[in-house]
Amino acid sequence: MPSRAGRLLRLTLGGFSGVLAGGCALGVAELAAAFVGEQAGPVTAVGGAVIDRTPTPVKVWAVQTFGTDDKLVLRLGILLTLTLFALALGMTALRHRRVGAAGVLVFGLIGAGAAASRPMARWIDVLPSLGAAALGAIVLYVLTGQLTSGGRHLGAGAEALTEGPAGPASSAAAEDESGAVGTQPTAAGTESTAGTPPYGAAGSFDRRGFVLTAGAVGVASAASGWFGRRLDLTSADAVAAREAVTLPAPGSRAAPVPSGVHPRVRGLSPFFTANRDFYRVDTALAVPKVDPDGWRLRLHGKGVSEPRTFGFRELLERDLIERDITLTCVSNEVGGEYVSTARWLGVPLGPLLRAAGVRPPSEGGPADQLVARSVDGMTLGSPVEVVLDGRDAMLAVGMNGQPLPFRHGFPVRMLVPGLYGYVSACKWLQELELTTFRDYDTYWTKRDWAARAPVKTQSRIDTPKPFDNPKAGTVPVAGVAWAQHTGIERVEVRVDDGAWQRAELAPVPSQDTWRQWVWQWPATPGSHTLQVRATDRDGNTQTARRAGTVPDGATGRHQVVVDVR
Ligand SMILES: Nc1nc2c(c(=O)[nH]1)N[C@H]1C(S)=C(S)[C@@H](COP(=O)(O)O)O[C@H]1N2
Ligand SMILES: [Mo]
Repeated sequence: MPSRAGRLLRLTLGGFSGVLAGGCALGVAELAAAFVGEQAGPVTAVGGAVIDRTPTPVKVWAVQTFGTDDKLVLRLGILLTLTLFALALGMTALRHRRVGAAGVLVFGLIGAGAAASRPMARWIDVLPSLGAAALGAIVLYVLTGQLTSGGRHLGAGAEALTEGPAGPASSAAAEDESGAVGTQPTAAGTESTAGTPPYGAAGSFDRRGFVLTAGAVGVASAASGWFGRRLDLTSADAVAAREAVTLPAPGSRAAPVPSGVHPRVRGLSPFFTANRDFYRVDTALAVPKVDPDGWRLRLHGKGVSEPRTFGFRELLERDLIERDITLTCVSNEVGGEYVSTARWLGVPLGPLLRAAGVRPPSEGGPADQLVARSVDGMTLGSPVEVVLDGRDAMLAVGMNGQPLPFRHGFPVRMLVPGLYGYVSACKWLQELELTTFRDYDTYWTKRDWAARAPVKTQSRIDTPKPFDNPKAGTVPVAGVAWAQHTGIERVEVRVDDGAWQRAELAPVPSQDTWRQWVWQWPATPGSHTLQVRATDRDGNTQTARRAGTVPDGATGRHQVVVDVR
């Protein structure tokens, strides 16, 4: 029997070898993905596959718990899982080197399978996973070979380079435990099987070879991973092309923004959300970086008399509109952050569709659903009737004076004021198809979400924040309210179970943006609950009934508890 310390060391080094082999595979895969495309990296590919297969309740929980960090948490979760399996494979490889190596290959196959199953996969996307796994398997095989070689080839090398079984300390330890000197094959030793060397002492392996190989592999893997993450050769053209875009002036400017659109209350959101602060919701682990030069938008389907494609430059040459629009996600919880406002520049979508022969159902058109498809295979469906009812639905190319950021859909995204993002705001758009709700279910409607989802009238208290301790006296309570394309008529606040008090409404440039509001609260000491409710221009007051985000948006009133000093 080997000593307990020896066994522990052996297992530790085996596990370490597994993790090193796995890390090597991931590092090399990242480097390969720099040449092939970020989406082909195994963690990104597996993450994408996991996102697409996650049941809606789990997704809702993840968004609630981790917010915009959900993607980071997913990546870390995958890495943790891989680490655990790599540990196990490394320990397995101590006894069964081929099995361990084969296990690494299996993970490569999983990565390759995930990459190949992505909606827009190309065959080369499997290469980073497969190549890297092959290398990882070799690394594991070699490292565990060095770990197990000590017993087999206890030649001069081992004697010179390790404490050696002949050394006084280890032979004493070995004799203590097993009565057998570690160098001799122990016929009675339970650990000893054919081809597996005995471990009499902790030091009996090719220590120098192992350390050298492990060090070299570790450094090379870290370097290739680091370079791979930074290199990103496939998106250089897109980045350069985006920087070269000059947005034309709009033919129709946004309505003037009234002064006082943003009451100057500390803690109240700015009226316009800066691009870097604009909320982001999508399923893309690797943000698509589309080169507009090769990009085409295809328009076709039921009732399209003139199917056609558009290039990016062609779209920019059309008459553009500039509009201020607030976008909201259906996953926004009451009081949540998934709502933002920007100044958008784009091609009016209604006229573009009508010019291609599209008519709404109310005018006898055969299609009631407009399906937008993105370069990453996402599908979103909007009612044709709504898109053509005269509102400022657009193919946006500009956001707050900039070409769309990659995260927000460069080169072109869709927007329809009044509809939640998942049924209107397709980013990285590449196809518009006229069809029916009966014939086609989109990505989200296949996953428990409603096919039709107008934005629900909502309001949020931005200040005070929960558990703030304002001083007694006049405390400004302020926030935002939205009912895109209908408009906000009234916002009311109440303290505890008191009467509803009318907040002062800031002016707005249009009904398509949120509206800011302030109420001066004569605050008295003690703990108080502030509550807000909005009424839209159709006369609908927000319900107090709480509903979750699935299937068509949360309801209920935002409340904030504060402790007045
Ligand atoms: N291609 C693509 N477009 C997409 C999505 C997506 O996952 N993929 N998410 C949609 C959802 S759910 C919302 S709320 C908006 C969010 O847009 P933003 O990230 O620019 O705020 O984009 C929509 N467009
Ligand atoms: Mo969304």
